[in-house]
This record gives sequence, C-alpha cells and structure tokens, in this order.
Amino acid sequence: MRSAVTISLVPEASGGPFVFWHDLAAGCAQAAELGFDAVEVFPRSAPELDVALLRSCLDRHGLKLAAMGTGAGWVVHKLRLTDHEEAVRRRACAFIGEIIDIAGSFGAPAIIGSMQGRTEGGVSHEQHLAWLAEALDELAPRAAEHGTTLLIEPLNRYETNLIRSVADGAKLIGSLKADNVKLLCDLFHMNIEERDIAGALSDAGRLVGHVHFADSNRRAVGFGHTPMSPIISALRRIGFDGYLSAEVLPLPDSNEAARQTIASFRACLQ
Ligand code: LER
Ligand code: MN
Repeated sequence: MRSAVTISLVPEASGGPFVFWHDLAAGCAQAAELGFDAVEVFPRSAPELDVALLRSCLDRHGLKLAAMGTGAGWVVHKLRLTDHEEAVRRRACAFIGEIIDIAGSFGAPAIIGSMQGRTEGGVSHEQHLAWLAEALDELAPRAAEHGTTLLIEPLNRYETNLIRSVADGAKLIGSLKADNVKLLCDLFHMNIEERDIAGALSDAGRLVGHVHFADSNRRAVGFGHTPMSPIISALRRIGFDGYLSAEVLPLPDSNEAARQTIASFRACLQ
C-alpha cells in the first residue's frame, strides 16, 4: 500500500475535505518533503488544469499521480451523470471523459463520486441506476485505452441516496459490461454507512481500487476515533496494493493534517 495526499484546485470547493489547496507546485513540494508516494488532484476542469506543470512537479519530486477527482463537474458546473436531462448527462460524460484522458496519461484513474448524482424528482431509483450504469459503461473503455480503471465512490446519505454502501457499489459494478470499474472506499463515508468497515472491505475484495484515508470526523487519521488496525488487516487480507489517500479536512492546518496522515500511515503499515 502506498500513501497519497489530496490537492484541490477548485476555489468553489472551499471548506471541503482536501489537504492542500490552490497551488499545485506548493502542494507537490510539501507532499514530497513529508515523504508521500503520490498526490491526488481535484481540478476545476480538464482544460483549466496545467498538465505540463503537473508533469514537471511530479517528475521533480519523484511523485506519482494517485487519482484525479471529477467532482468539480457537480460543484462548479452542476453536471451529473443521472440528471433528468439527456443534454446534461451528455455534458457530464464529456466533462469526466476529458479528466479520464489526463489522469490516464499519468497512469491514474478518475474518480466518480458526487458526479453520480441522486435519485430525485419522481423518477425511479432503477432509472437513475440505469443512467449511472450506462455512463460507466461508456466511460470505462476510455480509461481502459490508457490501461487504467475508473473509480466509483459510495457516498454517505447526506451526499447521495444512490450508491451509498460498498455493497451498492459492488452490485452496480456487477451489472456492468466493463471490467475496469473499481470501488473507491472512503473511510469517512464508510464510518457513517457500513455496519462493519473491515467486513465491508473484505466482502468487496478485489473490487477495492482506492481508499480515501480519513478518520471518523473526516480529519487526518489519528485525529478521530476510527480503529484502523482491523481496516488495515482487512486490506492486507484482500491483497489491496493501491493508495491510502488522505481526503481530509485541512485541520488544524494543511501541514499538520498532512504530517499527521503520513505519521499514521507509517504507524498503521509498520
Ligand atoms: C465527497 O464527499 C467525496 O468523498 C469525494 O471523494 C467525492 O468526489
Ligand atoms: Mn472521498
């Protein structure tokens, strides 16, 4: 398992659970100085991301790109893969497709979290799931062209009513034609939704593609009360060899959140 830390480049996401903010070069430098293996980047959109700068920062510091978020499509542009308007669903797919291409050029997956949308407006849950499955089956081959996966992230009940648990995510993945869609298991969301976090990870097995490494209160691991040792044991048992990526609030500040994360990562994995 490898360590990663998040960098948000989305001013509109201010107050959200990202460690470093607004400055790709500074975030990469701090991540490298603390000894992280990789960064996870949350761009405002594909065209607004300075890909050459990202490449030079990663090269200079010997960092990898762990994953790239697509949530700005919702936060900034109000796009969702399950919007009732077909034109909006198309634009959501196009928005994510462009991020898949950039992330893929670094060998990294794109994340579909809040872009899944939610069941609402008198249209059935089944229809929303069908729209989501259709979008994943359209986007996953684009990730496959880069030899990467696409990550679907279950979110807690205050953010969606669509894919909320690891079991929901696994069922959706089982219904797809594509075989390169994996789960992003965010320990903060799981703390709210799962009966047993370690048990849910064990059940998901090889479907676990990425982990958001966060404590019960969405602060850096060690600043809350989630017991990590059964979680790490479960991840070891299922042979997970991806990233534990800190998507946490920058509290008390970015540097302390990052420092606490890497200390916890080392303590958990020793
Ligand atoms: C949002 O709560 C979250 O966990 C993000 O990773 C989803 O885009
Ligand atoms: Mn997350």
